[in-house]
Amino acid sequence: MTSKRQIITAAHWGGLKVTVENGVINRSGTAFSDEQENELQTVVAEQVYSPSRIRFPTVRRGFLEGNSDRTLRGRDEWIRISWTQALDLVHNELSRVRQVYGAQGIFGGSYGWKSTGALHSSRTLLHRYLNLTGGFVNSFGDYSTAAAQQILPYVVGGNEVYEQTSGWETVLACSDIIVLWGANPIATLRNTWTATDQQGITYFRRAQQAGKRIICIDPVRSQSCERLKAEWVPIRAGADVALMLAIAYTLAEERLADRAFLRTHTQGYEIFEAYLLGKTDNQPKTPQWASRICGLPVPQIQRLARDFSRHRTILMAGWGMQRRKYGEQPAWMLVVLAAMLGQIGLPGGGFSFSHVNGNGGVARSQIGALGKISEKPVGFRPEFTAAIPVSRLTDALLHPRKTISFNGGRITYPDIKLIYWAGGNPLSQQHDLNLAVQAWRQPECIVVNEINWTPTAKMADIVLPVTTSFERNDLTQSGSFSMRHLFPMKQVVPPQFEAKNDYDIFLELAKRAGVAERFGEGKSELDWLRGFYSSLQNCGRNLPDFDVFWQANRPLVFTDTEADKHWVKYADFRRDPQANPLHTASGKIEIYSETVAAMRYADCQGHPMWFESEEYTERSDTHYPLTLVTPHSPYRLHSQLAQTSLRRYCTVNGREPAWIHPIDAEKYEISHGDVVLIESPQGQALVTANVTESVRQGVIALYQGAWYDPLNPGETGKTLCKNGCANVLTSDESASRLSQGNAPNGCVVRVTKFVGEVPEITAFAPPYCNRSESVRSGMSENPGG
Ligand SMILES: Nc1nc2c(c(=O)[nH]1)N[C@H]1C(S)=C(S)[C@@H](COP(=O)(O)OP(=O)(O)OC[C@H]3O[C@@H](n4cnc5c(=O)[nH]c(N)nc54)[C@H](O)[C@@H]3O)O[C@H]1N2
Ligand SMILES: Nc1nc2c(c(=O)[nH]1)N[C@H]1C(S)=C(S)[C@@H](COP(=O)(O)OP(=O)(O)OC[C@H]3O[C@@H](n4cnc5c(=O)[nH]c(N)nc54)[C@H](O)[C@@H]3O)O[C@H]1N2
Ligand SMILES: [Mo]
Repeated sequence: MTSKRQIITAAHWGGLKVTVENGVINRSGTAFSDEQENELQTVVAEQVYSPSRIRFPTVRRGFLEGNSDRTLRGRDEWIRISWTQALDLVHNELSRVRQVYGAQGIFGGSYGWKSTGALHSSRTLLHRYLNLTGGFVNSFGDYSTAAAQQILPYVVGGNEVYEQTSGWETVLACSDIIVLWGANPIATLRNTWTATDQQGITYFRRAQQAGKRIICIDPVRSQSCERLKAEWVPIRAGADVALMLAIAYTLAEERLADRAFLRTHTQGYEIFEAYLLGKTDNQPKTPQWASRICGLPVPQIQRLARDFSRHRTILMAGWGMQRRKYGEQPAWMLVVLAAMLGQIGLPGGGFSFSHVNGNGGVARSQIGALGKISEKPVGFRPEFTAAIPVSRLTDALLHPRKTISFNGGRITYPDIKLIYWAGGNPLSQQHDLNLAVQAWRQPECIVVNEINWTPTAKMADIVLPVTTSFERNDLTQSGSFSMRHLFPMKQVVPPQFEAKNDYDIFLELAKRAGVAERFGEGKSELDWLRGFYSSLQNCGRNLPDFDVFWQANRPLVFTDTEADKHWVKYADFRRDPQANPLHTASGKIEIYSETVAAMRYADCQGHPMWFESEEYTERSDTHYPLTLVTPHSPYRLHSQLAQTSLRRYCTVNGREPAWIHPIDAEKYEISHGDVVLIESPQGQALVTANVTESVRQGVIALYQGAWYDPLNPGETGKTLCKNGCANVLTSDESASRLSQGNAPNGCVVRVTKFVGEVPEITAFAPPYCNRSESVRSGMSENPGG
């Protein structure tokens, strides 16, 4: 007799219904009938049964045998060990490092997009374990919005990027023009930090159907541009501030700027205007000036200024343009431009940083926040805390005890001797991987909990196999803001091979350290979930009993409030700035910030300005004549799902495609489908040429997220990445001294047709594992047994 079940769960890419037949997953898709298509939802089986999975605990031979040559990392032999051996080994290493170097020797930053879930949150669990055993060095900030999240609080009093923004209904009702400024929401809203509900995508489609004028300012003709039938303004990469300044200049010159709003609601416009008009630097920021930088014709720039000011216009900023050198400037200048347009606080006008990421602008349900596992038990004070900006890890490993500037203060790097990573893939996702590989030679020990043999796992000493979220029970809400659903993330299949939950791994380690009671609080998996669920019941809602909810195998759906749908951000501030001041130094929008100016940073000054970056100076000579941008792919979440059949959407002739304009292709004698070498000052990668008019001339677009696949693993020169990972090309330079943010967009590159034998891609192949003596004698041959 065949058995067939349908199980409800969720992932970053939304609510899922998974079909299991005779114990085997054979189908997955959306949990709802009326949702926007999202291909990411269809590959659950491939994730669970992937040949890339780590099947059993593994240790690097040199590490096990006490060989101090750490250049073996990435190319050494792997040895299979038992869970008991592995956990003892990890426990002993952590204890040793703690004893010899103290908590400052242990880096547990472990940034990453681990699976969603209130309980099985690998990074939180790692932190909980490390806090209970004496503390660790953390990282702060993120790779997503490092520059914007640091600068915007000075400008508008909040970070904007992770804040709710004006309700979509107000956009639908009142906006005439929607500007997607470096944003690709049709792709990026397919994922959120919890589980996406894709409501933002539905709203964008409605905006298009309602005949709104949508303008994409982007070096790439993105999926959003195409699917929303938007006007494409093909700006040169990294030139946004120049364009914004020229629009601002036109507003000032043609008396289109809202002087009254600037007077009553902003601070420091005159200082900025002196710069804008060239009184401080003899360079008026005219459309003629900007045109040479951003590559757009003067009349087009002037037309944008006039159209924006004469119609209700909302500037929706994506995050790619701030993920670069001087990344604070476009974020700050976008707000200044919106202030000059004078529509901030009006329905359908102003600016936003979260409509295009996280489904901002979608009204919040009244359900409240679900409880979740915490980094410390209630009332527990860790003995030691320290943190570095997330993007500075490579620098910190290479230069222990170096002091850097950060946001008006100073940070001294710790001397890291052990790295523990659970839930991220830094060896593909961090910038400048050749430098990173060099840095990863520094620590004495690297432990990685992973599902798959990612490039990060391959660079570790001890690798512990972890379950996918489909092999355990959990809970998650949907929509970063909406909290529209509560999903039971029900276990779909038992743990595969020898994989364990991160929770159980850290509980076992906590046992060895004598803190299991505090770590686990004596609770089972379902006890925890029941407790989290009760936090919602405490909100006074009429929720079913946990057991009823859990048995029902259905998401709970909550409705939002009308008031939220029509909320206009900054409306109160607009109406009465005295009574409703912003959380800035002056209570107003700071076009000029005394606080930032007082930091006296050359690379981020008192008001937004145009900084000439490498691509625009003489250094971008014939050697590296092109600029690289690395957008997020519609068909994966960073490096996640890159190993599945979604590759068919992501690749050309089986390789990562680099988008190149036909004129550039001709110039460099490249045809569509050719295998091409991209080189930057940092490294080199193999890709296929995607010759297309959907990228601006002078720019190469290469999606981030390909698994780093070095020709000579562990080598720190410019070893070729066979799988086109963008981050072998990117630079370790940070956005500025203010944010110390990552800046992967905007490195200079050259492209040539690859000659010679094309190496095979091996990124997704697990390394060969030997078996230790104890395994040979004591354990079954079947990796699942
Ligand atoms: N060039 C370039 N680089 C970029 C960017 C860019 O725009 N350009 N974007 C940056 C941005 S915004 C971000 S957020 C980062 C993303 O960087 P990461 O978050 O490091 O990237 P992911 O590929 O999502 O890695 C998540 C890893 O967690 C693992 N994982 C999933 N669930 C679990 C679990 O339950 N337990 C454990 N132990 N592991 C799990 C997955 O297998 C995967 O390997 O990349 C950054 N890198
Ligand atoms: N499908 C999918 N969705 C995702 C993710 C994913 O990997 N895949 N990742 C999630 C995460 S962690 C994050 S942080 C967000 C990322 O969201 P974003 O940072 O907004 O996404 P990006 O694709 O990096 O950039 C958006 C657009 O900006 C353009 N762009 C790049 N440089 C410039 C520039 O200098 N000027 C201008 N004007 N445009 C530029 C790119 O071509 C792209 O079309 O997406 C989230 N959602
Ligand atoms: Mo991100």
